[in-house]
Amino acid sequence: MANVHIHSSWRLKDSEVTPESVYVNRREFVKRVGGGAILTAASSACGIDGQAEAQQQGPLDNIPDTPTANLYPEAVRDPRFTVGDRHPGISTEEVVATYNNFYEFGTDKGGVWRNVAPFEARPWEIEVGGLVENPGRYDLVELERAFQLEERIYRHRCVERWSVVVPWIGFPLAHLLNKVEPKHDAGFVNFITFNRPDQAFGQKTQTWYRWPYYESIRIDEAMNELAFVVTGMYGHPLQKQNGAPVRIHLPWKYGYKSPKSIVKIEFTATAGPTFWHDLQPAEYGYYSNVDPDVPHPRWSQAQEEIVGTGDRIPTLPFNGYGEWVGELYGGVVTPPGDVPHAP
Ligand SMILES: Nc1nc2c(c(=O)[nH]1)N[C@H]1C(S)=C(S)[C@@H](COP(=O)(O)O)O[C@H]1N2
Ligand SMILES: [Mo]
Repeated sequence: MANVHIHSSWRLKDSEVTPESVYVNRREFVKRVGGGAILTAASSACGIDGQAEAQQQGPLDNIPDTPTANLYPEAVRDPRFTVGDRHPGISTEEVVATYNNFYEFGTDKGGVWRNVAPFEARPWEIEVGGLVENPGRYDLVELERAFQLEERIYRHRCVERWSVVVPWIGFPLAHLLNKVEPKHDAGFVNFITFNRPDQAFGQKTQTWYRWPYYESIRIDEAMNELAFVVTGMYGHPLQKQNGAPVRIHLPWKYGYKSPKSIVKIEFTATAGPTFWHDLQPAEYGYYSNVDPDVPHPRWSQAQEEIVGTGDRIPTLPFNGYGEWVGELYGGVVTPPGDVPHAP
């Protein structure tokens, strides 16, 4: 029997928010190193590279320089998107910048911001390819200038049952799709994140993950008004730990469907693979719409916990965005065949 010692701060009660990394790391360590393995926080969750350097900086000091910075304070809030009645208000930036899932920089949510210093998030290009009329490399600065940047308050719901409310800044994904013009046979949009093990210690050390991170959605989901390309937050460009310089946000889906720091968008005729489904096929579906009635195999989704307040609130179908996206799925939150599915 493997003698796995879990750092005490990881020994969470079921009633607490359960990090996915506890399960995956434990399982992978046991598989990889066999009996007698000592799993300590230092072996996986704490930054090794870049940590000394990062300690000089605070969590709000991770905004890469960009000539477009002046556009962000000007972004106008779209009044259609509100906090909603379950949350007490917008989360503070301190909360959103210090509680992160970004496994490229380790699995300790409270420590991601300490590990991002080596990551060079500007300048940045997005490569567009596959079934598209205008393939090529698009400079992010040009995209920021081409589209009107707007602010949207979106609720963010992680499958681990925590939630935050964030004033993101960016532009609709539909605007980018209209510019690059997917071909008629393009049915799916696939996103790929950067692959730089020298700048992201999690990519170097956590070799059991299939880097780089990748996601996929249907093209009609991508064209939905809610699908947002995020380049800023709280009135300024994105912090590195939140996916600088460009991420996706799909607020009706669990957080893992919203890839951070993307470098490539590819259009395909068939659905592309997704990072979490490939890792644990029985637990993470393709659609992964937020669904209070379909429990994850290891935890109920009926409630969520607001980061920063600790309050528990009921989970809503589509995270409360059913009016916007319900018709994409005929009103069925977890389409048949998606996993996990209600028995
Ligand atoms: N590249 C990349 N994108 C990612 C992840 C990741 O590990 N790597 N984690 C996802 C998950 S599980 C969540 S909940 C959100 C977290 O975003 P936040 O830390 O900005 O709140 O990012 C998503 N996008
Ligand atoms: Mo997540």
